[in-house]
Amino acid sequence: MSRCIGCGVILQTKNKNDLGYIPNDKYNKTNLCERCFRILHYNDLKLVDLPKNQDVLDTINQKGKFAFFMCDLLNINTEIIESYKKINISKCLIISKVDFIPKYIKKENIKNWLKEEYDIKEEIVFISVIKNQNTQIISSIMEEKNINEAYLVGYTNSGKSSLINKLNSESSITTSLAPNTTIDFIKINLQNNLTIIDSPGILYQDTIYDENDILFIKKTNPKTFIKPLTYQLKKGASIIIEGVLRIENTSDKFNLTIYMSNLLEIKKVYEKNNQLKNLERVNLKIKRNQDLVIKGLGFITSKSSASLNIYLKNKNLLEIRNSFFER
Ligand SMILES: Nc1nc2c(ncn2[C@@H]2O[C@H](COP(=O)(O)OP(=O)(O)OP(=O)(O)O)[C@@H](O)[C@H]2O)c(=O)[nH]1
Ligand SMILES: [Mg+2]
Repeated sequence: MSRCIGCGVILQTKNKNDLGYIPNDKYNKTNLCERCFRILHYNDLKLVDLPKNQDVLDTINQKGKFAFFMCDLLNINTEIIESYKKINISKCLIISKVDFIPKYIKKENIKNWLKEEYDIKEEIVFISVIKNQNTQIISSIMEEKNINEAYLVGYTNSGKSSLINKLNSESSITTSLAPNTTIDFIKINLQNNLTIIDSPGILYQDTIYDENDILFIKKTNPKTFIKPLTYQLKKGASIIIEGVLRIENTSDKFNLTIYMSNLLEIKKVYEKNNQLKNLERVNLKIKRNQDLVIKGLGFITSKSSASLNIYLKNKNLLEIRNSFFER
């Protein structure tokens, strides 16, 4: 029984439409399933069913001694932190993709904010695979704690497999901008007899986009630094983000800064424009120095207090928190 080196799935030659398919004539030549081959060579991203979130967490809780939980900087929210808290073995929180924000924002402040806002008690570390910042931290923590095997777990697209490939140049786990890339657990040896186990990504309960809309999903995942965008909305004015979210100001004036992928289309519209007003409407008040989090997209920092009407497909995608920046 061999497994795909790209996604961990058991390889099979019988059914083209099932997971792990590899054509008969390739079986003895490569350990890469057809889906991974197509992602690598054609950037052809195909969504598949993954193990259920709870099954991934259960496996880690039952078999693991230590877990690194990865969460990307743009996507820190209650749902993710709740999943983190379901891990009941020793663990550490890794905040990935720190290349998204300007260098002058102090990691120490973000760490303190995470501890207070989300009651994180364990060690918190920051990394960027793309900028090769702090990527060796996994091995350092394992050596310091005398652990020889650890799981790397987290939401889909947080960058788990990219980090493992960086740590072992012979590792060729498939990575991609689409969700669900890694399908099963994959053991990779690092230096000094350390083993790290990649995990299938945990999926959001709800997403603001259609789950099959790969183009949209790609747009939410920037490859580079995010340029924050600041707007001032007069009473009645709205911003519309990528045709899925409308934020309408119903107070005198609202100053906001958006921290989301710059690939998303953002436009300002006025009362006469009814776009998205047929969606669910949520009325909420936001104070100066609070953030409005839109799960899966990023967040908006409020520079003034305001009363807002927010139109979107599901109100569970929203949350308000104390600002990431104001400490
Ligand atoms: N900007 C930035 N992008 C990154 C970084 N690390 C990974 N990425 C990108 O994030 C996307 C997802 O990376 P993966 O390594 O496939 O993520 P994953 O957590 O293994 O995803 P699943 O296997 O679906 O759970 C890829 O397009 C990576 O290039 C980083 O440090 N900074
Ligand atoms: Mg992966």
